[in-house]
Amino acid sequence: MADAAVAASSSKATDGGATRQVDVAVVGAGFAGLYLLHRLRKAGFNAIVLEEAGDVGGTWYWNRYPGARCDIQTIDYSYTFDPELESAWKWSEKYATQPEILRYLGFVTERYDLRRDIRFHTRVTEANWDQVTERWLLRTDNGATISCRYYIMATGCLSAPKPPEIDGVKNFKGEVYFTGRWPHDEVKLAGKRVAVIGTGSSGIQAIPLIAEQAAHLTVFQRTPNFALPAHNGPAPADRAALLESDRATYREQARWSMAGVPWPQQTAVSWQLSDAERRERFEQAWAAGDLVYILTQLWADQGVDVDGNALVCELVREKIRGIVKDPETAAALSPFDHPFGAKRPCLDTNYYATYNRPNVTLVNLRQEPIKEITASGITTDKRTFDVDVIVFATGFDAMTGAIMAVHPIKGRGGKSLSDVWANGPQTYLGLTVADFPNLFMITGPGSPSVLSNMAVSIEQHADWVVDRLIALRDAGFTTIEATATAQDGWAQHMADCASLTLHRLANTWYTGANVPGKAWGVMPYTGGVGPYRSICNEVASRGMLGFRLTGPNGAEQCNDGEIVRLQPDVRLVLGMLAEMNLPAIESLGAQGSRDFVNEFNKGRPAGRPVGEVGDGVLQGADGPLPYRLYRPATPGPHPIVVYFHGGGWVFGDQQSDDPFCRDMCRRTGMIFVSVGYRHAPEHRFPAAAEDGYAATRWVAEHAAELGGKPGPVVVAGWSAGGNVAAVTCQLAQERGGPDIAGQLLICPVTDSSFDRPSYTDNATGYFLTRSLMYWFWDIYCSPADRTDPRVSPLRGKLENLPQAFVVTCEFDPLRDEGVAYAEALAAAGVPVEQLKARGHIHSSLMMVDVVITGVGARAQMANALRRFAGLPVTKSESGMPGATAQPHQINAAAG
Ligand code: N01
Repeated sequence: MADAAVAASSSKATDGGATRQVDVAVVGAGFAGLYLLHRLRKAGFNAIVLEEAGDVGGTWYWNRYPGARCDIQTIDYSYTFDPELESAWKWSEKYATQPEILRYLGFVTERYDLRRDIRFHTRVTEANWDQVTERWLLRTDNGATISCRYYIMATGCLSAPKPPEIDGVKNFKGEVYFTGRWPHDEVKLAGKRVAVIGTGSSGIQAIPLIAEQAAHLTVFQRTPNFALPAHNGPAPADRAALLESDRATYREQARWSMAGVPWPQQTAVSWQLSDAERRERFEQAWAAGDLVYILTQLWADQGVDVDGNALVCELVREKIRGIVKDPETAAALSPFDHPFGAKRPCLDTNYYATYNRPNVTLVNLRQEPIKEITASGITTDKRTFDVDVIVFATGFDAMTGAIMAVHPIKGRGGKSLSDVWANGPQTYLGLTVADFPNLFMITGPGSPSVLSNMAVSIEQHADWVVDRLIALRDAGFTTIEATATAQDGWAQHMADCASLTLHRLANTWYTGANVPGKAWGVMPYTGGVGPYRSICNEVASRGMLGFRLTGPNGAEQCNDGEIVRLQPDVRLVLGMLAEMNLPAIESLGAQGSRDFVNEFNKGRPAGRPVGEVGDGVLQGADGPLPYRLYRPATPGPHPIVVYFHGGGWVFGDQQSDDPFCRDMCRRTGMIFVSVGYRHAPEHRFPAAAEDGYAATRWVAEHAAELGGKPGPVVVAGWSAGGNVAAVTCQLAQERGGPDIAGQLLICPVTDSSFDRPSYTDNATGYFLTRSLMYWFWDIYCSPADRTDPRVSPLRGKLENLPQAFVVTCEFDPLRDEGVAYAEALAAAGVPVEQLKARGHIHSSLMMVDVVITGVGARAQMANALRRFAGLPVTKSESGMPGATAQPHQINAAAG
């Protein structure tokens, strides 16, 4: 519909008042709204910004409490879209104060002449999508109505203060302040008895300054939080020099980093560092006074592994004990209920030392909860505190509060956003919502937002949205809307990312847990700023994947689908491998491929310690073979697993799956004997199969000498090794022994047919390619032999084989033949369980300490091995409810 006609029909929809017609209405004049307005205007859109406050600034307009500052270094917490703006403004401090940041935003407003298109004192109260006109109609608290083609919420993540949920607030006769709505006039606290409730970032920033003024300060703390000294002052010379030396590169690195500040990725994990090395790293981080630094630069597992994280927690608690003189107060201030970083840590100036002042009292609400607020103060269930002033630093209804404050937001078919989000926010990319056409959120739930340098995330979102609007306009489309498939896929990817981090282990505003009744879920995207940016770019480059676009005369485009189906860490690994531009292994020749893989394996993290690792020689089918034995640290004798490595029958050896063998030895408490079977082309079919069988027999016969438990052994193998393990079971059955208690087959080769869909679907791009598989087959086995069950066990006799646990990975050419083997075993009456690892590739589960999402699958494999060996498996360990119940059970699993 032409905009003139739209104008006519829209104005009729109003209550008689003139409806302002614009292309784009933006809500909020903070960092995001200001930049959006600038970009929209430059792109030729007619845009307006609606702002509840009396001036620009967003969060920095409202949060004027004493001590309010940013907690990302100011050189990073700035706009970067205009190099001239960057040189026109100089920050005075490492962490700028609220007044300085507000001055900066005012400066930006004037510099780009933004004020004329901002309507202050205008709160949007309602937003309705009109399907006929394909426009949003916004109502405001001052009666103005606005009709817009596109409606963008730039309302901020922490802008809707949360009510204090304490009885009797209204009865209090003294002064009441909220940090998130601090008065513009001076608040005089000198000589007064002040109470602060809340010890999050706001409280922790305000408390030391309030303590300096107040006659007495009483702090009511429900949950102690981690705080680090900001060491404020001038911007650190090294960071400033880095920025000045090459601004463009510095900014670009920030955009592609994990948190929006350019720090390198740490690779050393905690257990690889000595106590002294860890302490040195920690002290350096403590001295740096930088949240992003301490959250990312200590050791690689600090944010993903409970044990790696616990080390940081204890080091911070040690600092608290060192600063706070009264041991009881120090103990009360020491965080205990959440991993470091799972709840937003705070940056402070003299916070802990403030509790050494005689005029400061800490009340531990865990021991004496607040009963009520009375006319004269605060009553806990033990004491009464008479005060003149109460400061609520009780936080926000974060991420969704400000969006839902516009109520109703009604999209297609009159659907209300609050209904759609009743069980938690559903978005595609944290930018859009299915059934809400032409609605965008800047740094919405489902995007990195609060887990990043907001300045970087805001620019990325604003750029992405405006670029899309330009592209729509150029292509003649007038609506854009996320599909349900894309949105559901994003929810799955969000959950996969969140399962990698420790955020799920804390009750915080990140998860909605701070607001009674709010649905629980990790709301920000935890996969990192750079990966997120690449996903957004990919959505656009793949024809707006997951969006339906429509235009006049029935024009429509919908490239439906999910943008990320790989596990997040697998995606990162593949991205890194792609950047390395590695040669195709099959182009290197057999020896070349061995050298390459040996070299490549040197770059992976060393395996974790086990009780003992020893090498030996066993008897193969045609002579001695090397083996490596991994023994658990627990007292033996242990059941034995005979393990066959991967490598397409061409490369690999008894050491090449070392991290996996160590990991499984630790998890199972079983001995792993990894066999160096013979390889092609020197030893073609059936050398590997016959070696596998002979080695298993030898190990079974020498179990006691190896320190193992005599009796049946278990076999296991990955890839071609899975093939060898499966064949070994068939040969043992055929040849009358040895006794095998179970087989673990991980992504096994089971058949010489290449026409199953997984061969085509995953032919390229997932490390193991179809062409590499062809090459392996050609080297190992001539076409005439390929139907022999000793290389295609799927064609063998399956009845009475040992019970099996078969693992397949979704993005693996070998997936379907693994599934077929599990199904055929089941059909033959063999007890079999199958694990389908969603989002994983052929080598995922071997990448110990790299692909963290593989941990769950390995835990399930370990349980299967223990069951095979008759060892107990606790229910909580199994991770796979009812795992032993059915004879043939298909389990879908992420890592
Ligand atoms: O809010 P919070 P905030 N009775 O939710 C307590 C950003 N920020 O405003 O943890 C008693 O963190 C609550 O206790 P508990 C930053 O991202 C940045 O401080 O729920 N206590 C908690 O201690 C930050 O994370 C800067 O048990 C009650 C506190 O109030 C986010 O904003 C500065 C209570 C709330 O802490 C929010 O910080 C400030 C009750 N009924 C903020 N209800 C910068 O430096 C709540 N609490 C840039």
